[in-house]
Amino acid sequence: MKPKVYTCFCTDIIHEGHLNIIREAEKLGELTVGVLSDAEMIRYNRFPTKTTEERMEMIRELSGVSRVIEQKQIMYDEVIRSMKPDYVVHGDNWNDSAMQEIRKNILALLQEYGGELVEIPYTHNENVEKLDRQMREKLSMPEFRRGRLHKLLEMTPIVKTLEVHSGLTGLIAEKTIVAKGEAISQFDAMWISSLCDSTEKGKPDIELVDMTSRFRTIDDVLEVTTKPIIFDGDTGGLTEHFVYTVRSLERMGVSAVIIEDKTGLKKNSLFGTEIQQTQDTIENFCAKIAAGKRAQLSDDFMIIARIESLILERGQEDALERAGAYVKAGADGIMIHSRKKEPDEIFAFCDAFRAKDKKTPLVVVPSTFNTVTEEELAGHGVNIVIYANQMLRAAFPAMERVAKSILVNQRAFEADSDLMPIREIITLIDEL
Ligand code: SPV
Ligand code: MG
Repeated sequence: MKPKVYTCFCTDIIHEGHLNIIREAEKLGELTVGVLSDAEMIRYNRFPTKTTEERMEMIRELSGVSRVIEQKQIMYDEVIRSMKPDYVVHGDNWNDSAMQEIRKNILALLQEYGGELVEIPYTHNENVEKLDRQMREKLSMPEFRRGRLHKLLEMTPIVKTLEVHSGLTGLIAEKTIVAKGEAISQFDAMWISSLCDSTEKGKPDIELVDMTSRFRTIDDVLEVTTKPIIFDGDTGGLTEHFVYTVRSLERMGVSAVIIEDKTGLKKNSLFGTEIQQTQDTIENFCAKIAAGKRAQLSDDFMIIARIESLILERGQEDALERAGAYVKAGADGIMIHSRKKEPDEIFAFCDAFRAKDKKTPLVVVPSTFNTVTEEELAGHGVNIVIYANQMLRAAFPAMERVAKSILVNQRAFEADSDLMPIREIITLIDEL
């Protein structure tokens, strides 16, 4: 009997590099190719533009492949334990820490029965590198990017969203990946916060930074990332203006806008009732949502309605009444906000909302009730969690500490251990 050989592909396209792996793997015995499942492709930073079945078909057509299976998990436990391949074949491009974890996982599993890992030198040539880049960057195109949020909502238990306010923070949301035991984790989407976009410019969060400037921030992020964007649209402004904002956002490839049901001079919700804030009437806000939905051209753009009733201490009943009305008016999702330290009122709202509405996506921003876990939120029917301001709040004290250190010491040496080495900063950005 021929030795059993296994390799796993997480790709939408086949290039020379993949064919080389198949050629080498086939020489070792009978080759089974695993195709990584859609859900795991997403977590693994390769958002599929083809379905699992289409990708399996693409591999079946290649000569040298005896069998194609779906690999359900990024880690190889299930597949290696059930198949016990004599050889697992992989390219030698274990680039990041997550890949290193996968390599360790494969080696440990093979060691259990004496299987072998065969590492094939990665094919470096202009064509392969161009195709790899195209596959990645195709995802940054508006048509692909815009619909990703919808797909993620179908595929992942909770869409993890990180605040970004610049190209650099966009890169952090795009590239940060951690391996923890058998799981690999990364952010699914990005949030362009009015609070952070304003603060970054040294301005208050009162709809002072105009849309042209906000769009400039979006553009900076779009330029260097592929993940979907949820835009904080504040109150949406006048309905007559909001319809133009919707068109612009969907043209740029933004996936969703969240608008909040306040009027007049909007101030940040975390002020709560310390300052005068006016909630819109249900009727007016519904009209704004409906106008936005009518203006929208693409099928996949989402208008999410944010309810401020708990922030303004108007109670659960008001929040639930508004949620029902906003969904009826066409809202594609509901964001419920709270500034309590504990998540109880959020859980109560989500449970009551879910009892009536099983499918409209729910969005939560746990800035003050930050002990709540993603699992708990998902357990109460939440679909999107937004970490709305942590990147900016991390940057400010770090920069201020260094500025103070330079003043105190009258030189930069003492601050150096807190700084990213120059060598790393110049290689942080990929060149085309
Ligand atoms: C923002 O990030 O700008 C938000 C969320 O609107 S909050 O600041 O919590 O109101
Ligand atoms: Mg805001």
